[in-house]
Amino acid sequence: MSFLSQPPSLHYLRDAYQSKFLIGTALSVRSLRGEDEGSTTVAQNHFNAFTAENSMKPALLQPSPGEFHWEEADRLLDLAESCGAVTVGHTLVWHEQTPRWFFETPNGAPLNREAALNNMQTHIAAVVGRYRGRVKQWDVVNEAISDEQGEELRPSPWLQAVGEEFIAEAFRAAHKADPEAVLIYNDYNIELSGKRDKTLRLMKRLLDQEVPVHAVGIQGHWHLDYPALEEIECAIELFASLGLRVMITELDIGVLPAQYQGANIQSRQTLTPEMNPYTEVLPEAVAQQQAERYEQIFQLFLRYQTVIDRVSFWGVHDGISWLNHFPIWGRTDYPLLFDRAYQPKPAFHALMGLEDSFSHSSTPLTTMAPTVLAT
Ligand code: 9MR
Repeated sequence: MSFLSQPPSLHYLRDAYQSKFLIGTALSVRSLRGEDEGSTTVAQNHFNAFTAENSMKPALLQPSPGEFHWEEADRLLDLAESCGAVTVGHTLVWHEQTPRWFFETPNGAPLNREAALNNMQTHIAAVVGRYRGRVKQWDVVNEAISDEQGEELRPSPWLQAVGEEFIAEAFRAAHKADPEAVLIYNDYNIELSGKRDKTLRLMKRLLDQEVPVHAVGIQGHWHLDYPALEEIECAIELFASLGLRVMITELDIGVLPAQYQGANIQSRQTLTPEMNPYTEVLPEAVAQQQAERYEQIFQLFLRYQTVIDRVSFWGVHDGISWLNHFPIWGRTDYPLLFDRAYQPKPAFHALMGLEDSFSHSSTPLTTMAPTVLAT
């Protein structure tokens, strides 16, 4: 029996949330090369939105001008379509995993604005054009907002080469290549007040110029201890108040000691035994704490199901999570719903157990006025 003809099951996450929002996952390079069949099976059973964790980033798709590597991206689409899942494209314009040739001559001299912009537009036209009608949602611009106080945009190679217009131009190019695709601005820590306000201002500027941006992607690289639910709720309300859809795009809940909060991959710390306490097994008490945290977060998402279209996890199982290598290389983290043996964890069962409360959606807790827009 094919996945498509299977009836909704009481055992699969995608079915439990079928009438609420898409439940997604990210597939690793290994998975897309067919080297992790266990992940693929879990993904096809439990998730109905697939993102490539790395395989559709510019460095992997177009390492040098005109040299495209489509194999893994094609495989993502084939896997998604074989089980009726939506494919999410990640990502078109980013400051990481983007080859220098987009902004520099072979000698390392900066390209002029027109040439850099043309490289961006050509890349978007080729990638979005190839998957037109098949990739339903695109993370068009990733992490353009600055982490620094008093600075609106990250001083990225794109900003330096093209100026702030690179953001609007990226969305316009994506829309031109596939007018039906849902176009997302995606970033981390934008649920926290500083970056949240900058995100609101950026979205407002884009909407005022009638730029085709449709949704804000809150990445959701979270922890047992942060962020506060109120921060997440406030961000969802404020983004939705602009008329934008909200996606949770890269959810994971790390359980290891943390000093750094965010996903700036340049932030690194040294490995010490105290920072890596669960090398053999996740203690039951911590697994329970994580389950409760996931449950509270999903209760919040369910309250906002009318504005949230998708909740995607950043990986299928604990063993392949990027958090095993960030911000400290070589730790053993447990941030996802499935363990290293592909078995569901207490957090998974907690989310399946929420099914009964689906019909009892209550009124949102806060109603925060978007005063930030006045600044
Ligand atoms: O999970 C990805 C990891 O395998 C890569 O090494 C890393 C390199 O940039 O990117 C990770 O994914 C990031 C995503 O593309 C954007 N948001 C933050 C994610 C975690 O760093």
